[in-house]
Amino acid sequence: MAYETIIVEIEDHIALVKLNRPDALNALNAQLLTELADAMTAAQANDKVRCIVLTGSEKAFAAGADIKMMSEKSYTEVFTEDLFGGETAEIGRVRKPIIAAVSGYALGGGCELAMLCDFIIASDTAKFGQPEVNLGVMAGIGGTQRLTRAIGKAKAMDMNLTGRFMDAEEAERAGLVSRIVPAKKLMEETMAAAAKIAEKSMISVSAIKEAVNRSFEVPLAEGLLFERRLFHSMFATEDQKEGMAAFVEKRTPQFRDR
Ligand code: CO8
Repeated sequence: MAYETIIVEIEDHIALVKLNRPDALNALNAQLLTELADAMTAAQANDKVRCIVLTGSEKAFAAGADIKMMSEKSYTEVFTEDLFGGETAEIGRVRKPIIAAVSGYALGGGCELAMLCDFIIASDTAKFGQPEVNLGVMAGIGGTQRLTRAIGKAKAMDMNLTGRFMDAEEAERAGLVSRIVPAKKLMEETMAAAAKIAEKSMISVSAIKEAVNRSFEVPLAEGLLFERRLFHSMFATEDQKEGMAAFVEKRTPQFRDR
């Protein structure tokens, strides 16, 4: 598929996906989300890709779902087409790690898209928010669910009910982002994190992603059992033998994803 609203570059085992609707601050419309879901699925299927980075522009990761596109829609239309349900589910099925590199605005669907990634690295200019309440609607792709799990009820209620923005410092304090870096270093630091992940065994990386995500779905005892069984299963892999032998022999492991 030729893309018009995103740019994809694959280099050194990392797929860098850049949202590219600069005139609309990367607002998410049907075309962008279809292209994004397609690019993510293709990255999942591409053996050369070991980690995915999703980013926007310096001014905006994404300023939300496209309000102009949504403004005239009826209930029947959004319900029947399950607005954004299919595309976001597709992105959620990607088993390779996805890092969001957020600079500037990550609002509404933009904040939700960042939260759909595995972790967020924020520039010191980042601003997060769920301002849908100002439009007479509410969050629809995780702003009341993933955000609440990430930062707790008090802040999630505050963000969703007042529509206020959270700066990078507060977002890190609250647990929404994993680290803050100076704006100029955002891509360098994020690509370095992606490169670190790309060096590991893809088997452990995918299992870790699956286990952490599982913690949001099941009770603790079930999650611990799932984790322990996955851990046990690693002993069937060549990469476990290689990783542990390399430690004992004081050398760098050569993982082969087997
Ligand atoms: N949709 C469409 N266009 C947008 C959006 C958007 N979300 N955000 C910005 N733009 C456009 C502006 O209209 C403007 O275009 P134009 O020049 O043609 O008028 C251009 O981008 C630049 O924006 P501004 O001039 O407003 O730039 P400022 O620097 O003055 O302000 C802000 C930046 C504060 C980010 C401001 O643009 C803003 O408030 N944007 C809207 C933020 C928002 O409300 N986001 C939530 C949208 S609703 C949503 O995300 C729902 C998600 C759930 C979907 C559920 C499906 C199941």
